[in-house]
Amino acid sequence: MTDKLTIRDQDVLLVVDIQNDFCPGGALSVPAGNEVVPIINRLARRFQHVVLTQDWHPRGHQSFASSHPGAKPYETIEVTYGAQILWPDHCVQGTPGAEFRKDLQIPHAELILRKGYHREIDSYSAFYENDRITHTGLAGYLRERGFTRVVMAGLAFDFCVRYSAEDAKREGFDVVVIEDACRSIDVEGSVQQTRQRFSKLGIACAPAETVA
Ligand code: VGL
Ligand code: ZN
Repeated sequence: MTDKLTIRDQDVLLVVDIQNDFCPGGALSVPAGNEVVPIINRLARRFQHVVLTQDWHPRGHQSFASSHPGAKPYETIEVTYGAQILWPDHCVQGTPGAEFRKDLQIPHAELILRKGYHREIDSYSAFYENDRITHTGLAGYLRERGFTRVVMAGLAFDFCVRYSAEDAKREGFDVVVIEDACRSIDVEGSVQQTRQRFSKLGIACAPAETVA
């Protein structure tokens, strides 16, 4: 029924934020986030080229509700670059919550890209920080490596996967999101907004079984 997605040399699999804090029991638990791990392990075995992202915040990060007296997680505040959702403290550099899930098995991953390390700027996207100006360097890396298509999976569908997919497209890469290899946080219509943006921008979603 669905077209097969045949992996080419110019394809890279981008595995987004498979970290303890985004899985059940973690500080910013994505419902059923752990379920994607075996799916992604299987998927990654098919790709020669894999890049992992790791959310990596300093203590006292601006995106943490605890950094704003009186604020609660999941509230939105205005910061210099616009609206910012406040999160529970998560993925603090060097803590167990920031580590990759132990059951994530992708020894052949070629790059681990850390993001969110500027105290005053959040970074959902693996390409640009939330000020939409500061680069992470990933677009340059992927271009220098000769990749033309980015296949994505991970956590969370409606935040880091969404913004990474939009920016990959904006940077001129072909993008496919493997939707059953993602799980969502779903705050204030974020999943519905993600789907609307994807269809508007022509970002394809496909199930893992289409990857040949
Ligand atoms: C994420 C919220 C805050 C994500 C990271 O990985 O989707 N979401 N930091
Ligand atoms: Zn974060």
